[in-house]
Amino acid sequence: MADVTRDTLVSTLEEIALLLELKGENPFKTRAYRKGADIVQNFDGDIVARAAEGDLKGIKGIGDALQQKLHELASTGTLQYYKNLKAEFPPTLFELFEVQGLGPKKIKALYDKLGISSVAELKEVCQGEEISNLAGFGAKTVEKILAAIENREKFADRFRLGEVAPLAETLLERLRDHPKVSRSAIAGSYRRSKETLHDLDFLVATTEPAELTKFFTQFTEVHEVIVHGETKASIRLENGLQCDLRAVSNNHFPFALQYFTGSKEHNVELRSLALKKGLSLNEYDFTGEGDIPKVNEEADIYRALGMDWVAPELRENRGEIEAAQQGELPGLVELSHLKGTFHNHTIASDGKNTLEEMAGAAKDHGLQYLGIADHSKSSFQANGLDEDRLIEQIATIRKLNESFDEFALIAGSEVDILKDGSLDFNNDLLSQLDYCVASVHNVFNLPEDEMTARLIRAMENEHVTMLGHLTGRLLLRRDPYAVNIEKIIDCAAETRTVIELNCNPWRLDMDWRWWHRARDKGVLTSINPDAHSTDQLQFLAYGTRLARKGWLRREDVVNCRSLAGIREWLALPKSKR
Ligand code: DGT
Ligand code: CA
Ligand code: CA
Ligand code: ZN
Repeated sequence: MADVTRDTLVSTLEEIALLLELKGENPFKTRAYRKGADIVQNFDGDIVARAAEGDLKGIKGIGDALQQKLHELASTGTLQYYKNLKAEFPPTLFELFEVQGLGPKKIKALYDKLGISSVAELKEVCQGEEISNLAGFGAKTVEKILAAIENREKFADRFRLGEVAPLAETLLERLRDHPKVSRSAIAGSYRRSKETLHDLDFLVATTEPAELTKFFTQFTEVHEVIVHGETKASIRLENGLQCDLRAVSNNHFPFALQYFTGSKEHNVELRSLALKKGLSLNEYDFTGEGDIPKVNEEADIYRALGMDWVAPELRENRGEIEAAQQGELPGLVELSHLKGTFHNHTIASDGKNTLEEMAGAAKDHGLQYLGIADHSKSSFQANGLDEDRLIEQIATIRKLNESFDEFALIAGSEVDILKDGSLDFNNDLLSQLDYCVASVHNVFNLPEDEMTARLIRAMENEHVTMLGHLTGRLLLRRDPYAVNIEKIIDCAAETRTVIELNCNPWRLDMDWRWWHRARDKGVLTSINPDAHSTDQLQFLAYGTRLARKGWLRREDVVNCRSLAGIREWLALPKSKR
C-alpha cells in the first residue's frame, strides 16, 4: 500500500473537486470537496490516523460522503470513486492543471468547446486563430498561456535540490552498504549544491563494477533502465529523475570524483593548470613524462597542482582557482555554526505548530534561540496578525521565555512591505518587537525601478532588521520579480539591513551568485528556514549549503552568534550593527 499522508488526502479531494467541475456537476458538491480539502489541510491533529480508523465524526465541514471516502483512501491507499472519475477523462488532461494561470474554468472551456486535453494540443491551438473565438481567451491571456507552456518546457527535467536530497542520500547509503564498495559519493551538481539539478551522478569504488551496475539497475525505485554497461549505468526513477552510476577502481576514484563533480568550467581551468606542469589530467589519472604525483584522495590532486583543496560548492570558476592558489579560500560556514534562526511561523498565522512546539523543535536542533515572524495583517490569505494579536503574541513570548533555560524565543514579525514601500505596522508597534523581517507578498508586477524603490524605502526604516525572500522567486515555478539587486545590496550595506538567505527549497533566495559581492560590501545574512512547521527547521541544511556556495563565512551569518551575542547585536541601533 502506498503511504498515505495528509498531502495525499488533500490533493485527492482537490482533484475530485476539479474533475466534478469539469463534468459540470452542481457547484455545491464541488465546493464541499474543496472545503473538505481545506479542513483536512489545517486540521490540528493526526487526521490520517483518524481517517484510517474511520474516526471522523463531528469534524465540522466533513459530511458523511467525505468521511467515507477519506476512510477508504486512508485505510486502503486508494479510492475507487476517484479512480472511476479519473477514468472518464483522457490521462493527458491532467497536464493542463500544471500550466500556470490555467484554472478549472478555463480548462473546462478548452475541453468542452475545443476538445483540448493535452499541453501539446493547447500549445497548437494557442498559436492559431481559433482560440480567439473562445470567451475568456483574449490575446493577453493566450500570450500568458504560451509563456507558461514555455516555462514548463524550460523547467522540464530539472529538479529542486530539496526535492531530490532525501532520495539521493537513501540511494547513496544503499551503494555505500554494498559489501563490494570501498568508497562512494554523489558527484555533479548535487555535490556542488546547485539549487536545481538535471541528474544525479553516483560514483563507487569497487573491484566488481559489473555487479554494482546490475545492483543499481535493480533498485525498486527504477522506472526505466536507460543504459546498463559493465562500468556505467543510467536509470530513470519513478519521479522522472535520471541517475547515473560510474563504477571505478579504488585508484581511479579520486580522479573520477574530481572530474564528475565539475563544474565543466572549473575542470577546464584545472586541466590547463596541469598541462603547465607537464601533466595531463583526466577522469582516471595524471599522465605525463616526469614524476607523476601520488594521489589517494581528491585533495592530493589539488595539492599536486599547487593549490588548496576547493570545497565542491565553490567549483564554478568564479574566482576559486586563484584563491586556492594563493591560499585565500574562505573558511565556509557550517550547519553546526548556526546558533539560532529568524523567520519562523506558528499557528497564529499560517504555520502548523504552536510557539511551544516550535521552541521545542529548535532546542532539538541544538539552537539557542528561535525568532518568530508570523505574517502581518495585509497577508490575510495567510491569516496575518493584526495589531492586537501581535501585541498579545509578544506578551506570550515574553512569558514563555521565563520558563526556558538557556533558550529564548525572539519576538518578531514578517511585516508586509506595501506597494509604496511603507510597512503594514506603524513604527510604534514595530519598536515593541525584538526584530522584524520585511517581505513583499503582493503586487509582484511593478516595473524594476518601482520595485527597487519600494524595497529601499522599507530598508531605510530603522525597525526593519532584515529583508525576507528578496526576489519572491519559486524555483522552477515562478520567476523572480523585477528588482535591481545591485542597488539593494548597496542599500543593505548602507542601512545595515540584513538580507536573509531563505532556506525554503522552493526559494533559496537571495540567489547564491550575489552573496560574494554582498559580503565584500559588509552585508550580513541570516540563514532562515521560513519554517511553517517543526519539520521545516530541517531546511537550515539547504540554506547552509547555498550560503557556502555564496562564499559565506561564519562571521557573515548573523545567526551564528550566540544568544547573548544576538541580544547585544539586536540592542544596537541599526547604524552600529
Ligand atoms: P546537471 O545538469 O545539474 O546534472 O549538472 P552537472 O554538473 O551534474 O552535469 P553532468 O551530470 O552533465 O556532469 C557531471 C560532471 O561531469 C560535470 O559537472 C563535469 C563533468 N563533465 C561531464 N561532461 C563533461 C564534458 O564534456 N567535459 C568536461 N570537462 N567535463 C564534463
Ligand atoms: Ca548531474
Ligand atoms: Ca550526469
Ligand atoms: Zn514570506
